Amino acid sequence: MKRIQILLFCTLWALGLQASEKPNFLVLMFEDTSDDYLSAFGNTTIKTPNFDKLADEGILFTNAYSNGPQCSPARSTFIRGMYATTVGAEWHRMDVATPDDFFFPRLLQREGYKTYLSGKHDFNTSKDHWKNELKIFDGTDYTQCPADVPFYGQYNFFDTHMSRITDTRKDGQRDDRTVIADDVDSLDAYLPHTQWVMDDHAYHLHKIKLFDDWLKGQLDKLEATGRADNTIIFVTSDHGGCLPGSKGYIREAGVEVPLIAYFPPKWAHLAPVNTEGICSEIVEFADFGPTFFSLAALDKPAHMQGRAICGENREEPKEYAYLYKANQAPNFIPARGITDTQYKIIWNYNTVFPSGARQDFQWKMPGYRDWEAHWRNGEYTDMHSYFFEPMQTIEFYDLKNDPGETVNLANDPAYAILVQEYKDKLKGAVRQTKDLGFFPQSIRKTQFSSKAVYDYVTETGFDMEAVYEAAELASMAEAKDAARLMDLMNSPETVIRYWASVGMLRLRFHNKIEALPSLVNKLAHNEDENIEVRCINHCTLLCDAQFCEVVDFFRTNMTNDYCKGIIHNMGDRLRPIAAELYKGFKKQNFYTKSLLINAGIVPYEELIDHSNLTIDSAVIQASDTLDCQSVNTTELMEETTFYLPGTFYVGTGTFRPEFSRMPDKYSFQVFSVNGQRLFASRNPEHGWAGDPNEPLCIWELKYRLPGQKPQRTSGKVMVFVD
Ligand SMILES: [Ca+2]
Repeated sequence: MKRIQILLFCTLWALGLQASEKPNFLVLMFEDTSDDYLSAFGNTTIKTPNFDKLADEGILFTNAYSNGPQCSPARSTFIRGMYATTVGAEWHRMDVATPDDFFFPRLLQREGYKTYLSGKHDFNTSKDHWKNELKIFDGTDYTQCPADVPFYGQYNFFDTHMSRITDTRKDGQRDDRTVIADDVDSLDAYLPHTQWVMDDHAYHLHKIKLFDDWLKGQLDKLEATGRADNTIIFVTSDHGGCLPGSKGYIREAGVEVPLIAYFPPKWAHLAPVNTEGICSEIVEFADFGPTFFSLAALDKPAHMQGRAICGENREEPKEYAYLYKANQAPNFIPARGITDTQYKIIWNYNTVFPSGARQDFQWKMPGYRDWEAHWRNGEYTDMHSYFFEPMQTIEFYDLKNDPGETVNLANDPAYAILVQEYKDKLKGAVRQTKDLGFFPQSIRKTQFSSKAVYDYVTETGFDMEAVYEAAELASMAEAKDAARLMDLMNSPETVIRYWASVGMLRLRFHNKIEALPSLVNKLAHNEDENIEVRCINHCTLLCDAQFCEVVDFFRTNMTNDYCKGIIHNMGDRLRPIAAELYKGFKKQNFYTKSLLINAGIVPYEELIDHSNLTIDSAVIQASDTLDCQSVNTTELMEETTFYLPGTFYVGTGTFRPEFSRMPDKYSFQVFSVNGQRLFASRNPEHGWAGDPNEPLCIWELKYRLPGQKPQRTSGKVMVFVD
């Protein structure tokens, strides 16, 4: 294996270079690809010979992290040398105004560099950022750079992006490829081996081979233009991916990226030391900015939080990488994590919604829908099930022994001390980096007049500690914390009221409190209150069966992104109101359809072609189970038999809201449709006995006629209750 001969190159350096000379930098970035999908990192399904060759000749980084798991959070981090959370830019995708001085290409220009970018940028920088971000650069083609001027060039390969996998199983779109599902040797352990998960993976691997061809073209071009001798090359993916639960999530598959650095002989002395071609130090996307400055023998700009991984001003490795996620499309489900490659902790701050919050882009991917369909069919009870269930506040993984992050050790007594230690470290990282990601989107956009949240917080000395404490309390609130949450719901600061409301929703959603504080109604109905605070409190009212108020509110506010994201995440609690809501929406979209599915009114199969939003209106009209004038659910519960009138699919159904007010002891005995008995099973060993301590434990009821597939029928559904 050919390796850099550092000693020889150091000699060359001593013989002839001028101190004023600067290296060129070329960053070749592709999309949405985890490190272990390249053969240099051990993948055995495909070969990526061009990537591997460059890795052999350069340095292979085995612990590189993109910090954020989607394009714009990761690229925001990259371009500023700062954690995107520090400037509130970790929301994918949201314009965030920050000083121009934060973008390292601008600063390199001041040091005599010309800068070039071709392809995607997606830096979350400013209003109209798709246009304005190009202004950071001098052009798109480094070959236009004068030979005696150093350049920074950034080139993007797009074809490994998730959008190439979404909805491409139809019309032969996957016919032309070099990898098929049968070729796939292995899959991350957290994923089920369903047909379409495997096929998506195979198709992505096919695209990675195309990237490898593109890489060769880029290297040939550099050589042909005579600039290879003076150019340091970095090759990486903008974040991990691209299977369900990776892109958008801070598990290793979402944030660990392939990274190689190649140093031509002239600059080999700047490579990381003592590496034998492999560097296992933790590298973050925030490190790129400082690293370019170090390689150009320049001082690190003061705002940068990363460390120079090599070069004249190389800094010592960090103890851990900081990881963050904010949203899945409109779903605000923030999480933070740190990893030191031995252990990893993830802290989820909203524990009501599922980790796999359904969203309109990623759910175009066949693998996502396939996984969820199998789960809804009751096929999983283990690590393949947790993704669709409400999140655990803390996740803790032993990465050395469980690289697939399949066993959450957070509640294992044997790990209690270690978990506490990592919790403390993570709390420290949130504070030390002044993380602004705890502001919901509308507060970031509107609360601080015309100021960016970063400027406002910096200039006013905003009490972020109070925000962190409120979010942490909300994430793990128990009944004993209700009084404290109520105090915080009275806070003059909107962001504190938001997190206190999230905590109260957690208490009510998980049945940790019986009575609902009147403050919930107050915050829900105050029209001057922030929309996200009102949304959260209406979700709490939904848990309290205040259906008509909730319908009114969401019908009026469904055009708001946050409302759109939050309401469908209420799952089967939507059952009493979903049809009524749907009928009242002025515009139907993925999320209005999604809530009907979660409510059990239309079967999950409806999602498969979600471009077709036409749902049989007769079904919806007849599904009116909510009459805000006359239905009294309490009265219903006192009957031993009650009726859910209307027309139903015999498919996936959920009945939790109605049952939440039932007596403690009950069991579901028989379901009938038009007089025919149906048999239901999700978890046969548990039968249908209700657990009085967890009366809301039933998530999915799949009705089938014996010996038949789920089918559509009409008539009254009767539920008999002991
Ligand atoms: Ca990407």
